[in-house]
Amino acid sequence: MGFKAGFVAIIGKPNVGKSSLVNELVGEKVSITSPKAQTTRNRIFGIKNTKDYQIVFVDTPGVQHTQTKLGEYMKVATDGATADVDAIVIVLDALRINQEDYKIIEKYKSVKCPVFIVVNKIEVTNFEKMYPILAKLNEFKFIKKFITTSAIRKINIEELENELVKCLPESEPFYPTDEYTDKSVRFMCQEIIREKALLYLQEEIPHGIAVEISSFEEGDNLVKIDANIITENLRHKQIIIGSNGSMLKRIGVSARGDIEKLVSKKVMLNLFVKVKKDWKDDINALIDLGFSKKDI
Ligand SMILES: Nc1nc2c(ncn2[C@@H]2O[C@H](COP(=O)(O)OP(=O)(O)OP(=O)(O)O)[C@@H](O)[C@H]2O)c(=O)[nH]1
Ligand SMILES: [Mg+2]
Repeated sequence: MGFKAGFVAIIGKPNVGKSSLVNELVGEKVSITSPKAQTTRNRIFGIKNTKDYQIVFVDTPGVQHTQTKLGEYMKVATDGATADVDAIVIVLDALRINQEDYKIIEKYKSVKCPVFIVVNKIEVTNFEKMYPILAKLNEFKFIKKFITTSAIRKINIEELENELVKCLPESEPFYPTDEYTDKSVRFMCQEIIREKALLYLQEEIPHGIAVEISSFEEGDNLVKIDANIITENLRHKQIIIGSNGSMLKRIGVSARGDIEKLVSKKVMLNLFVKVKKDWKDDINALIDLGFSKKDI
């Protein structure tokens, strides 16, 4: 049989583990993850290459209802991700399956491609607790297969991949077979910095943050990066900087480590914090930050 290639959309509520699954399936850190909902804001391709096939996993922002223009951008990124794919995977969090998930599942009952349900975080529950929920899910007769996974413990990741490969048509690869994402190094750097901000900052602050790379100079042995953390107000700016710059330093040190792994060079990272009031609702600010609906 010839080479197979195709696209698989990964969708679901925020925080169910979509990006964690994509990272495990691809075997590379493609998408940032965090315990806070609405971590992923863009449509991100994670590309798994083997000698027999190429699967392009389409990671998406969690399905949600926000009123901002950024929220609208995220919704467009998610809704459009399921067009022209070879399979759709709806991810559920084993401990938080509810009406919202059923609504998402219902939306895909008439699509042409196979639809899979993945119940993730399975290691935190057990079969007795899951049984009534799985029985209820079974009522969705159009679902091709139910698979339980744990991205954290790497349970059933290969099994999931094997099922998805079966849905791919014979085709030439869509991307060079030595690439694992469609995103630029700059984008990956922005996301790494945002991931550390999500990790260290409390409550609502990380949701109001965006990151822009203002300068990126790559030398033979050293990459010099200047980046701005954009925030909505002065109070948040002070918290992000921390006393004597301690929080900004913490975010910077941690991000630098990951960026060094990404670029395989030493990195000098200078972080700044800028206030842009209401940037999430300001079309021009969003376009400047790379959130343009035209570019999805
Ligand atoms: N216990 C457990 N936690 C998991 C598992 N998979 C992911 N998580 C955690 O769940 C949280 C959310 O994971 P993400 O991969 O960022 O979730 P997401 O669905 O991409 O979230 P959004 O991008 O916000 O839509 C993180 O803290 C992950 O570490 C799992 O199998 N078990
Ligand atoms: Mg995500």
